Amino acid sequence: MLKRHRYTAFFLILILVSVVFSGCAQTTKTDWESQVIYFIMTDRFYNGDTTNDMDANPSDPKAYHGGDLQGIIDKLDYIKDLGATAIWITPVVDNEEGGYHGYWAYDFERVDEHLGDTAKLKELTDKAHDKDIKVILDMVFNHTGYNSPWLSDPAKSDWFNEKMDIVNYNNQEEVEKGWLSGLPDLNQSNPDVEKYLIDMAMSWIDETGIDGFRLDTVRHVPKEFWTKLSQTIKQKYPDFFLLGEVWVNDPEQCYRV
Ligand SMILES: [Ca+2]
Ligand SMILES: [Ca+2]
Repeated sequence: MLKRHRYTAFFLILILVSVVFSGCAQTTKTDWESQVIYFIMTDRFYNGDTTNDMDANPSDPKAYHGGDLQGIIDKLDYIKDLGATAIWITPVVDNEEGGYHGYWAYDFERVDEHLGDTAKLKELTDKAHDKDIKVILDMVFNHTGYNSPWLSDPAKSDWFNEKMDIVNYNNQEEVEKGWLSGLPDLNQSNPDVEKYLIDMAMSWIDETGIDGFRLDTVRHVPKEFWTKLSQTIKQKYPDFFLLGEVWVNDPEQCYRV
């Protein structure tokens, strides 16, 4: 009889432990599929700090318009009231002239001066989290801006694929190695480039506490790179969200690439 009670107690403890752990998992793991994501092109959203406007000119569609990270902080309640549970913001890295959209990187390691700085991005993330809003950062790993300083750096002469237009979009090698819209195409097959990009990505997560990346131009980068990036991030941040962009007219292809 005593033995049977011991077994009963043992199973009860097992059930209790299972319930506690599954409860933890439910409260800490983000259900990304149920998020309502609000997309923000930071420069075009809201001007929260006029001291960083510099060459901003709202009457010129190709110029910076003055929006910044402080502007998003100022409007978090507005975003929350819309029902959004996450924001996806355009790339924050320092861009070359005219890169108000963020996709023409000049320096991957700092925030563009028109938008704020790393501390401001962390402040945005912290304040968004206070309101239960996740932050997804747009990241470009495929290319730099047209005038990257790396192009004239002899130490980085093998960091780019050979200059070539993409003509045949059915040729995957051409799609991966060609210069999309003439943008200098990074060679992720070079271990130095791979390491740089992954270290850079990890730094942004470590320093700011963001919750996810929206990965730009996924079909233009070898899958091996995405696997390595994903594994490295997930090892340290299992709940980190990765959303890839594939610009094609055929929805079926989104699953194939
Ligand atoms: Ca501004
Ligand atoms: Ca490429």
